[in-house]
Amino acid sequence: MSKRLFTNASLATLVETGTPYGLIADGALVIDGDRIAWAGSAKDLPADWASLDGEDLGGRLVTPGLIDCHTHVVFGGNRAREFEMRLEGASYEEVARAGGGIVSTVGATRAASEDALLAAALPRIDALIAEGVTTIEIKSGYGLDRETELRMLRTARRIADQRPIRVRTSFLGAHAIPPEYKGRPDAYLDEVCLPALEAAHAEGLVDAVDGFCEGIAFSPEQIARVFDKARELALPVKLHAEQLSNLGGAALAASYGALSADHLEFLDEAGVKAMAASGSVAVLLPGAFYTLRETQYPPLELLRRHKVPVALASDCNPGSSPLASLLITMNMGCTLFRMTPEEALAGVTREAARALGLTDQGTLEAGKRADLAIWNVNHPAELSYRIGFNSLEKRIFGGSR
Ligand code: DI6
Ligand code: FE
Repeated sequence: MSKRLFTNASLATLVETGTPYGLIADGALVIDGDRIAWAGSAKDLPADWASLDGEDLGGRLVTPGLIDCHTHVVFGGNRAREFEMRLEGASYEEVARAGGGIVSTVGATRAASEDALLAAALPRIDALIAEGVTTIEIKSGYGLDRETELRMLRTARRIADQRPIRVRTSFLGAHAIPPEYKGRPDAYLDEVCLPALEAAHAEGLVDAVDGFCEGIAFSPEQIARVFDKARELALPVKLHAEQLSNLGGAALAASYGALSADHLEFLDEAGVKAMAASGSVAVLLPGAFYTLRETQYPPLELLRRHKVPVALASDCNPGSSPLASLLITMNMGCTLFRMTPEEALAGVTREAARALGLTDQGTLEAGKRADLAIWNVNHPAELSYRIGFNSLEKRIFGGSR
């Protein structure tokens, strides 16, 4: 099948060559089937490719397709009322304790059929696709009963049949304690969460196991029980950690070789060192920081100093981050967290791929998947700089379109 040559391109390869963005100004790129066959400086294009009829990109920027490595895009209902409550002065924790928060979305999600969940999720997926997203992670965690957790994951898998996007699923049964198990978190784990994880895994619905380690959710000891089950099933783990307080969740996740620990506003240096040692990615979620008007910043300087890879994601969810834009996420990563535009772009490509354990995505180099975003910009910093402006010219998924 199809070999394609792109010429007159500016390539933000994100390959760690020492050049910012791995940028190649007068670049060319060759696709063979669904893989990148060659990417480099036009003058070095091998003769056997040079004979192809090239598509002239007019100097446009090419990046790897964007990857949103932490989302909750499958859910029922919305939480606009809670948004109003918070504006009237209630905190996120107060809303949660008053039966709002995650638990209110659980009610709406349990009530929704698989078709209804899919129909509600697709517009959010389309918004991400319109910005060049080619891979998305989707979590369960708004069912908190076996049937609904599985329904959420089946819905997530169906998204990949309905749209040109790759989906990685995470089982997040340990997201919140459902009302029927109030005050009995261990019973919830024994009777619902762990059996549901086994059932979902048996159905091929689980790519990774996630949890929410927090005062309003599960303790480190309880998360360890979930991670032990994940280990038994040979599934990788990740964790919502240190979002509202420091319980040592990131270090716990690191001790299980976690793919990532996410949020991390309250992470301390011991946690950073543990993540560095395990190679876990720090996934920062500025949409939640912004929505909750958090004032505690994730320790970016420490993460840099200890060389922990940093990814950025939307955390798209109905409560703490009703955000379906990775471009705005990148802008927030820079403006709120003081990331550089280069870190922001790496955070939604190379490091997001790493956070999902995907070794064949996230950079422009031979052998990687031909998932590309082509932008009407001259320099990659423009992607993070603008707010609410989409410069995408064209998206290529698996070598086509
Ligand atoms: N942390 C988050 O930011 C989301 N889940 C979590 O554990 C929020 C989920 C929600 O508010 O619905
Ligand atoms: Fe989340």
